[in-house]
Amino acid sequence: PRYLNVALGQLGPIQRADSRTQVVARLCELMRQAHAVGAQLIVFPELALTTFFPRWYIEDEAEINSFFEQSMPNAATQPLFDLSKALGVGFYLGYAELAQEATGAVRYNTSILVDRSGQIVAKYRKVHLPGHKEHEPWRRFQHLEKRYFTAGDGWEVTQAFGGVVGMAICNDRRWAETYRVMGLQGVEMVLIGYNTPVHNAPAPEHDDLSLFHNQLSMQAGAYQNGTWVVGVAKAGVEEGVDSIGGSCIIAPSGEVVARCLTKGDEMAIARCDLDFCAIYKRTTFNFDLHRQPQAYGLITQR
Ligand code: CDT
Repeated sequence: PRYLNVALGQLGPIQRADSRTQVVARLCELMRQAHAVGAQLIVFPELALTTFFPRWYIEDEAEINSFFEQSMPNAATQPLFDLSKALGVGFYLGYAELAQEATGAVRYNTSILVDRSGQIVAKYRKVHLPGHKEHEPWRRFQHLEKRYFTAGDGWEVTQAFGGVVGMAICNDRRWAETYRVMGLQGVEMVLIGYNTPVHNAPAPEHDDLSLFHNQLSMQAGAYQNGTWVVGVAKAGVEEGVDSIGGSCIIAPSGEVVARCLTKGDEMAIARCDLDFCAIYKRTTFNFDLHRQPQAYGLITQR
């Protein structure tokens, strides 16, 4: 077996007044707890360094940029990288990235994968940006990801932690294509951070199903691609908005093997055998034998 000890690094709420330094101290505490029970990798949420700012319509560019990181690591996050190296615990971290490109500054909703020596080995930019672009005052709170972020261009997998690792971010987990594009590259573990308000303004009748839909999507993605899936929340009441918890580790069988129980900072762990993917990839989901791509054309045509 190829065992990988993976920890959930669920965060409770981050309020607007909380500094990066305070948040990084919480991340370090979760990493220490994970190390104490043998973790080699800990997964943190989406946009894990600040409050979930897309809930506000902000016009001032400097104020928007105050939620973004211009470099990674930076002064505020360096202690997390140092601890990672000292303990030999890798991590997934979501943050708002301000990138300097030939065309100027571009904003992304980003995650990085850091190996057990504290080095960044992969970066992913969120593809499925939910919500809306313009101010919609009828909502109790905004979800302006389409305003603040540019979409990334896809999913690549990385050889890391003794296996094939992929990343996705929040809304990506609801889409079958996210997992399948990585499944086609042989992914063995998909890491996903999320911020999911319980209340969905355009479809409030779904509010009671928000935890169910979270788990349904990730269990289906795991089973249909013969991969481990690790989903981690920023949970609880943040600036008056309640977000789901439900962080969990899902086996290639689709079964949940570890789960957080609170909506605060919480670490949970599972020993994941990456070799457990093979029986699914060799049989029911042997893509080479059983997929029928000639029948799937519409998926990319519209
Ligand atoms: N962060 C993120 O992508 N959240 C969405 C909220 C629902 S869409 C407004 C999600 O898919 O969980």
